[in-house]
Amino acid sequence: MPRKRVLLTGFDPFGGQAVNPSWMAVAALHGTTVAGHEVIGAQVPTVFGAALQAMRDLLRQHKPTLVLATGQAGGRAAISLERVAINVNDARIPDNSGAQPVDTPVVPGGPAAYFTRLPIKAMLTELQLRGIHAEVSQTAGTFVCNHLFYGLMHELETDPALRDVRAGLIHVPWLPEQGQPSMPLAELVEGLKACIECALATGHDIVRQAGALN
Ligand code: PCA
Repeated sequence: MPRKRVLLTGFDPFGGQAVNPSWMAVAALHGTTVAGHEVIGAQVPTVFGAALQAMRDLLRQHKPTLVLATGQAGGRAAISLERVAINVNDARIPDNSGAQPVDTPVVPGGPAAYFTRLPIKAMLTELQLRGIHAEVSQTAGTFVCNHLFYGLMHELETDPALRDVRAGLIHVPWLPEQGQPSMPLAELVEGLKACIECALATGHDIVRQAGALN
């Protein structure tokens, strides 16, 4: 039996920052085993299009049962469990290739939005029990993180081989050396590990239940 895998992605630094805490936390978990699953950590570029192509390749290469895409959200004080991905690219700053799409679709003709497949309310409770600042977020923005999130969910919806894969996006705060508000790297790593454990242990995806959205 091949080992079951969890795919974790983080982004490279962007917007003039020297580091990206999402990648640092993912790198710390790469190669570890969590709840019997091998954790594959991969860096994706903060580039429209290329980030999504990297994700498509990673999905086919590793065949994960769970995917947590992570990204930095400067200005947020908590681990943000993103509820929804929208079909819009609207960049406030250029990406790492210099591209700055404004009001373009991630997937032309795709639905307006996809909900996460992660059990975000269960994950929120788990993080709070451990004393880690966490929140459910209603917007992943319109930059490369939302782009990757929407494209990932679209891939899962449209490829029958990926029908049962659980996936979503989590935003993380800056590290203390980047500014405030921030979260220490050790707390980020513990938080992402707790998210993996919770997603693997929670059978019921509460977000997809009509009437159970709050
Ligand atoms: N955060 C950006 C893109 C890369 C990252 O780490 C975002 O929130 O869109």
